Amino acid sequence: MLSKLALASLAAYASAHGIVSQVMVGGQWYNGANYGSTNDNSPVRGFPYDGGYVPYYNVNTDDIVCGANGHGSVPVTATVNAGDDVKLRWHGDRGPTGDYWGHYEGSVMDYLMRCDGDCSNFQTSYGNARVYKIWEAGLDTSQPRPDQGFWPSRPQGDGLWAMDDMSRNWGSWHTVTIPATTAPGQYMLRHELLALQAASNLAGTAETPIGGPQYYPACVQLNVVNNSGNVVYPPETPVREIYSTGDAQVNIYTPAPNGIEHFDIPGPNVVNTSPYKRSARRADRHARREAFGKTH
Ligand SMILES: [Cu+2]
Repeated sequence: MLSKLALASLAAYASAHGIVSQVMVGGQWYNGANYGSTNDNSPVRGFPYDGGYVPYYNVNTDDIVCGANGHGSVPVTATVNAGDDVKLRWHGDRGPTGDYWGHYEGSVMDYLMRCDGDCSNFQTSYGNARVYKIWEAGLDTSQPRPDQGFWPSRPQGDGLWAMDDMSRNWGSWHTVTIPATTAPGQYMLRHELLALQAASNLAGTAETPIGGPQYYPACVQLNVVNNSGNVVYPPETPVREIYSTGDAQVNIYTPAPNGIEHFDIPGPNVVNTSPYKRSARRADRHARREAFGKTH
């Protein structure tokens, strides 16, 4: 017979990951996913039944795009103005209410992915998904090491992880702004958590049978409306080429006695979506011409 403790840890293991259970798109609330299925009125693509992750050896497959259960479309494509926020709520099994995202060690990233038409027709199993990164956060070493809180264990050393910040300081909600210069059209917001607590051990453990970094992509179907006309087309990266199963990426970080001093967030850099560079230069040239008394 199992002891109470063994039962508790089994339960923790069974749902020790998470799903995006709610989203706010441009101020409008939508359902997120369920474990193993999607909801009506949801622009969030499906999650695996256990809320589990894409393992490191699948980072060059199409599972990395929107997760193993996110290849097919969902009924809703949520309209949002370029420049507005999208908020995602990660539902797990920890935190003060027992339903927060439950890993703290890792980075948070957001990408935009063009659907090349309607997202309802966009399958992520054709190897053609491309993205550009619009936001990222990793380890903020200017912050002190937070207290234990409701997490099971913490590494030594200073620093606030982005996942920890999201769950502990923002009620397990993440907010990202759709760049104001996004060209009109349908996109998926490819939001991603990268959990590192098992990254240094590819062999896995009894509790985590598949070791290595854990990738939790979450895709939200968006119809971006741009009323300003200021549009930037950033360079894109094939999603299957973001990560490598090679050591440099897999062995992202090894816990050290005094913590780590530095963490490189993987993937491409956040793109510059600012339209102001060019127009500022133009305004400058204009001012100089005026100063020399030249007319157009
Ligand atoms: Cu997990």
